Amino acid sequence: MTAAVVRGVAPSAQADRAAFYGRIDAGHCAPLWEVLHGVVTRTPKTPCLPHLWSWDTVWPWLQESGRLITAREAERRVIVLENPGLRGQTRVTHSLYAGLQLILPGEVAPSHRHSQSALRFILQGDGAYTTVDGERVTMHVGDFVITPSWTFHDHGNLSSEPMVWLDGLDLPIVELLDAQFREDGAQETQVPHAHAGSNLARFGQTLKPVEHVSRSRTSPLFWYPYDRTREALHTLARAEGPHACWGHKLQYTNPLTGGWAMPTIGTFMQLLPGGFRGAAYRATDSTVYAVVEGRGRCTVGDHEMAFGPRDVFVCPSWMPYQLEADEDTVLFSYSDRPVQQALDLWRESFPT
Ligand code: GTQ
Repeated sequence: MTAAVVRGVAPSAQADRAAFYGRIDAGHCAPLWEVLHGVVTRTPKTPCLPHLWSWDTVWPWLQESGRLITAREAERRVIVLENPGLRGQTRVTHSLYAGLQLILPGEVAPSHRHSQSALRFILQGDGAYTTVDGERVTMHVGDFVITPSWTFHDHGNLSSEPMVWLDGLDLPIVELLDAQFREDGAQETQVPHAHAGSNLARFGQTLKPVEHVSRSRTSPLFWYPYDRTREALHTLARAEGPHACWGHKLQYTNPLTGGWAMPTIGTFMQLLPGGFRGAAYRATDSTVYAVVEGRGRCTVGDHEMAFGPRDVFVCPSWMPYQLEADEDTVLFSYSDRPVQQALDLWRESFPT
């Protein structure tokens, strides 16, 4: 290791330092003072870059992947959205993963489970299902579906249309902690329980079965249908004005606790009224957005991202960004905010 040339330090002292660094390097030690300000930075130094993946670009690639490999063969036929600042690392932000999963009519993605938690946000198609520990739900555009950590899940498409959803996983967080496990299911497709389809009735009505005892931090409600979320946002928009930065924004909750729906991933849905010109905002949670309806722009510094339906874009940690909508726009988003808040690390600011 060579020492940095430090002004005002005699060459002999520099040589002594370099020799010292060399000796301790051989013993797997290093001097903090050479790297201190690179590791304890004044503000977040994220490798994550703002970026937009347009549906018009990725949809032909998804279709092509559908001709090249089956869902069964691939286990999960997914095109990973790799942040341009994090290529080769299978991640969309420093802490989270994003992929676009395609299931063609008649296909099955076989049952497995893993310690990583997953969310599905449906972008295209109607009527494919996912079965989570024996409970099957049929998915529609705009629905948010949770696959909790260590639950068996398989997906299938009994409809006549291809289905595409956005997968969000906490893969990099679990990797950071070296806590990853996976296991294949005993059967390729789980046989749904008799009570399949009743999840919303049991947990989605501000009620719960009296005998229910929670065994997990993840919401027992795992299907949040879009028609309800959309209705809530539009009712809010009639009742009150939009927030200057984010319009009308709701976060998905665990109905039993009022806390986050997932322990590691925060999920949100917001409505920007047509003509909305948002003020600048930043927070420490790098955020992945998926466009449900509408058109507009997200500007991060001098990087402008024009968005339309089914586009996915990323706003990195602590970089101020502004949202604008040309028409009524609905955005789904997810980030690592629950993790940061649990560790007292999360910050936001409203730069002027
Ligand atoms: O559907 O189980 O995009 O295990 C990545 C890993 C989807 C899934 C992904 C997975 C899955």
